[in-house]
Amino acid sequence: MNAYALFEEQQQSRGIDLNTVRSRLRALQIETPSWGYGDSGTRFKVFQKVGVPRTPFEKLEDAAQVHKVTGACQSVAIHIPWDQVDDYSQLRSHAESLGLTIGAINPNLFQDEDYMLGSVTHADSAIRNKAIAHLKECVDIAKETKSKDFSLWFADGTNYPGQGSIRQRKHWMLEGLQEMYKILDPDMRMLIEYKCFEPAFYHTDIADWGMAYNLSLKLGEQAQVLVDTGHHLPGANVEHIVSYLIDEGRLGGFHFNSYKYADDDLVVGTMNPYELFLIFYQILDALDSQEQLLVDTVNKMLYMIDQSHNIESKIPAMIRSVMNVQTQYAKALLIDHQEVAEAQRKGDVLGAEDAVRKAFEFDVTPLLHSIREEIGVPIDPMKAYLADNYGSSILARGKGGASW
Ligand code: AOS
Ligand code: ZN
Ligand code: ZN
Repeated sequence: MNAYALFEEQQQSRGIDLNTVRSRLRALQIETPSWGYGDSGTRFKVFQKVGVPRTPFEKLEDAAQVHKVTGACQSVAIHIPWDQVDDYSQLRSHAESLGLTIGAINPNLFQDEDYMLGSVTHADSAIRNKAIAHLKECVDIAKETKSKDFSLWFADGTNYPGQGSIRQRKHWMLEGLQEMYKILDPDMRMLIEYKCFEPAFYHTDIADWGMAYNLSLKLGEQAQVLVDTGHHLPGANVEHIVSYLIDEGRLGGFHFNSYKYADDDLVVGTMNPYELFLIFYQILDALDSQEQLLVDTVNKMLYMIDQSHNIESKIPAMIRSVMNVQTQYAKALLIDHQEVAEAQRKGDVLGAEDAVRKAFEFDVTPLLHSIREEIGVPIDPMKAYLADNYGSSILARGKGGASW
């Protein structure tokens, strides 16, 4: 018997509906970030690699390779001004010619000298206005790239007590976001990202999910929270946050990555794959609730990667990331929600935990291979990419490619 037939028998005997599992797995799309293809690193060093894209156009070409071998990465997030071009509709047509779309637009309000003490929360109104103008410029760019989403991350914060008025800055943050919100098309979304610290080390203006959630409530329905998995203090229960925000209809999407200590931006699924699995458990549990708000929220959520590939090869790092997400999603799809509910009803603590964990322990390789075969991509995307000559052909770009 082949490996998939065995898997099928094993799962069917547990009562798992493999048609649903397969169609959800087929539909999983993961957006990759343009900056993950460029040179990026830590605050100590950005190593220059040979073959790194020199332009936003070449970043898209690299992203197209990831989509080619996975079939799951059609859209690419861009960062302005890292991906600044004269003509954004040209960038969009380049993406389209490669079978891609431009995904979330990430405004950059943290690298300009003027923003040392804040951007939309700066005490000087001229600098606040400059930051707001950039946010608005990104809305114009989105119209040209046909993007619908904005990932908004602010480095704004202070390093010392008393450096700024926390309450005043809270007001300026809301006011700045309102200026942008007002000009959104009705089908556009603002995804507000929070982060506990770094680069600000005393207080960060949007430090946690509650602050991002509160802003989204004040702004309106087109504002939601973005959960970057690396942006929490150690020990935070990220899946609880995920579940809570979905239930409120305010979870807009994710920045996936892994961390050991803080915002390490390592390849997703390498450090704590169980956490990723449990995040998907909460998402699928909400989907199966059949409550309209929850189902709609989950269906519109964006799965995006946000990583910094400092020492690893960038395209393979991205392929590994996508495969790791697919693996944990596939495992979570094997949770028998009825079995969990039954155990919960009986107060069977260990039974409930077992019903969740055992899904994590199955080998989903035959399932993933079978899906890849069905959609017409290599069963082992990493192997296929490494066997191809794209990786060696880009070496001609030399060193000194795009960096953040
Ligand atoms: C920063 O820590 C955030 O994760 C942002 O999403 C940031 O814009 C992205 O990492 C690109 O630098
Ligand atoms: Zn992020
Ligand atoms: Zn981050």
